[in-house]
Amino acid sequence: MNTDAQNASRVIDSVAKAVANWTADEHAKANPELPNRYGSGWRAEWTGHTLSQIHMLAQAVAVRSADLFVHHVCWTCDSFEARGIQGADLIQNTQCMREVLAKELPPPVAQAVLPFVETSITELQSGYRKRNMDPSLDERHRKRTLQYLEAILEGDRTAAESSILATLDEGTTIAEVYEGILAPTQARLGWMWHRGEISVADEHFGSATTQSVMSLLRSRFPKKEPNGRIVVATSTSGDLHDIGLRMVTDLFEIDGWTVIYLGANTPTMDLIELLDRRRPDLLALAVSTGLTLRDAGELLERIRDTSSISEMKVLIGGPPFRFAPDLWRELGADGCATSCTEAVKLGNQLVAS
Ligand code: B12
Repeated sequence: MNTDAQNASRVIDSVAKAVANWTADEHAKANPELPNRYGSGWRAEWTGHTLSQIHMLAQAVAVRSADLFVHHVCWTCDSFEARGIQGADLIQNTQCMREVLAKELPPPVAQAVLPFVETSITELQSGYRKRNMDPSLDERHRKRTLQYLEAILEGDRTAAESSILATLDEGTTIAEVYEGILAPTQARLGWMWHRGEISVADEHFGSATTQSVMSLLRSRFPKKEPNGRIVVATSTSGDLHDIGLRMVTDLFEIDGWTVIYLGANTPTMDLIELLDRRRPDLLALAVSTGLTLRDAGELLERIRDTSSISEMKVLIGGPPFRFAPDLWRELGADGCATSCTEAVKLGNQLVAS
């Protein structure tokens, strides 16, 4: 990672709370109607919102990807509008944040940051909807996906499991079930949660059901002969998502790899120690939100600085890489895949080379 960008990112995080508060002051001055429109809790809500924008901005600056921040702001606007908050208020809030950042940040940091904020304001003003963020279903598995989603929304785990087992009996492979049904269902649940159509509890039920279906499928894995290769798989420190990573590791296992699956949120130093002890052929590292990108880059720097594992191949993946395809290079990984089948293909290529 670029050192100046890393430092600028840390400066932004260190002033985030103050900037969020000043932004709320400026926003209230510019728009005295806010309390009437959003009630007495408006200030706490908007300060919290600005704080998460600033943390995402810090990550985007660390990896020098304006796109990452612009995507996040557009995604937020979509969520706000679905919940009855006017997009124009978000634009005004972002403009206030820009003024505060311009005034308070040291000039070299402001220079790195402000273009990102400018671009996001322009994108919001010019109609962010063209980004088409609504997750699509895989047409080949549409019927089964809707059946599975419906069982989840009705809170019926048994029906959800049965619909997946029936799909396998029809000849669908594990990889197709993962990529064609379970992943799109998870994305759809995320979309509904994001727009306030289902609660966090509903999303938790769906994610727990998907994990239990995946455990059920393990006994049906058609495994290849062991190929002698070892992969360690984990999400970045601070990242609590592990369903996509688990799909990736299951497919490595089916392909004959020995899998050391650590799950979510492994602390960096413990991971380095394990890698040094186990010396795998490959590290599969998941980064599921933009919020742990800087940590992922710093983990990679540590790996490259640790002589016993410095040459180890690192395959990285997760949703942020879909809309910022060159990000993996900035982080110092050896390759990146955005689906589990692609991950196994690339993992084999990296280790063979
Ligand atoms: C379930 C879920 C959670 C669960 C996770 C449970 C679990 N055990 O995993 C919980 C509730 C913990 C959670 C928490 C949060 N979440 Co969440 N979550 C989701 C949700 C709905 C589904 C994720 C999922 O299971 N996807 C299914 C898998 C199969 O898809 P996938 O991860 O993309 O994986 C595929 C590829 O990316 C790739 N892949 C994945 N990993 C890897 C690894 C490697 C090495 C490779 C090569 C490839 C690869 O292969 C997979 C299969 O093809 C998503 C919505 C979405 N659209 O994804 C939000 C989502 C990811 N979460 C989001 C957010 C914001 C959060 C929170 C910050 C919310 C909050 N305010 O607290 C916290 C963050 C906590 C943290 N510190 O990490 C945002 C991220 C937005 C952003 N800009 O980055 C999303 C997109 C939802 C949204 N509102 O917009 N979340």
